[in-house]
Amino acid sequence: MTRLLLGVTLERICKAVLLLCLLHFVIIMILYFDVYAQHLDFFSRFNGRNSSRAQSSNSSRPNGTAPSCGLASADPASSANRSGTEKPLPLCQEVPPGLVGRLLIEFNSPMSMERVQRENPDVQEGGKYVPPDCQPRQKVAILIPFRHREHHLRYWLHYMHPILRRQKVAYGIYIINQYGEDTFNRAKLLNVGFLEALKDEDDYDCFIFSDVDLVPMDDRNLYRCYEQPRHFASAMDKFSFRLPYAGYFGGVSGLSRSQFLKINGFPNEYWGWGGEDDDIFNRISLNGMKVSRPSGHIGRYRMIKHERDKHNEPNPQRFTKIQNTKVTMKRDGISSLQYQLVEVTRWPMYTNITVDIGKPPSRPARG
Ligand code: UD2
Ligand code: MN
Repeated sequence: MTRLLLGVTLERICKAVLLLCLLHFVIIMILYFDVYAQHLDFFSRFNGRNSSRAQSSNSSRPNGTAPSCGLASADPASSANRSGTEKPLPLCQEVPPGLVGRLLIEFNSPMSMERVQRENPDVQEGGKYVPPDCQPRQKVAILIPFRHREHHLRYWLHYMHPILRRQKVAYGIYIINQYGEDTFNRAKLLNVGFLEALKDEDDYDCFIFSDVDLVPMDDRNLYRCYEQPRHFASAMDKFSFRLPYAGYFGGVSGLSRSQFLKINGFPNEYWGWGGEDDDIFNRISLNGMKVSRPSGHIGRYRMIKHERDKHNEPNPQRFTKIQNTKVTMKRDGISSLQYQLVEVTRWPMYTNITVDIGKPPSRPARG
């Protein structure tokens, strides 16, 4: 009797195990086919990459759910192909999975534009890029004030294109090149960059303003816009990797379109070296915003060593001017900007905008 009972129990256990195995097999098969289908989907998307890319870079402004900072985020549905059979691309992850962290940055080995081009075949004419495998959350215009720094630009492009690609944003690089040899004006050039980038593509959400000689040492320092205006270069080698003073806003900074407009853009009246970054910091605080920064170990930068350029001598008026931001920001800014566009050229790795921004007003002779 006991044997019989044991036999029946064993038989039941065997059946249950068999059933479990079958169930397991079915689940594995379902999962397998799902992954396989995704692969097929991926390859077909990969083949049709150029068309979908062109679509996402030129097309309408993404209108998905906006992240908390009020910047537009991409609508995954907008990338579905025309036949409607393809799955929409997933939204790019908030923290991109392919980042590598700390980077080795050096400016000793020679750098050529040919090499930069060869190593960045995915970058489109004009220095534009859209991630092929996910919907970017922001579209970023990177604006660089420029004159006679070709050698720095080659290093900048060499390091920045791969970093930006890993960061999974859609971006365009704009070099705002001051025409002629009059006194340099960094902030006014950046105002021009803001308007000209939007003329080029009207759906930029975010504007990053970078010196041509600064390269981040960590790709976790994400080049995008934040809830508050961003100061990216929080720890530079030239300041022993510390912030020189609490209100420092030089080097690399970023504002969303609405943050930029809220402060009436940057001042146009700082000719020569210095002060314009402090004025921008004042504008931000006076408009009730607060600068955000990456932590010291992520916000590290290397600056290419250089002498002070000709025609960019320290501006002697800068100390008095930064006392008056509250008054001047209302009349002097993007609202009062005047310039003559000289030339726009779309090079493979960047868009060059040469602009005549005039010269400082002549001061009345003393005495
Ligand atoms: C500091 C700040 C910079 C700005 C400047 C004062 C750092 C790292 N940067 O730069 O953001 O506030 O002080 O104006 O502290 N440029 C040219 N050609 C020229 C002159 C300037 O291309 O003839 C551009 C270039 O992008 C350069 C930037 O302007 O990186 C700033 O000029 P800089 O590098 O001579 O001044 P620096 O390093 O003291
Ligand atoms: Mn510099």
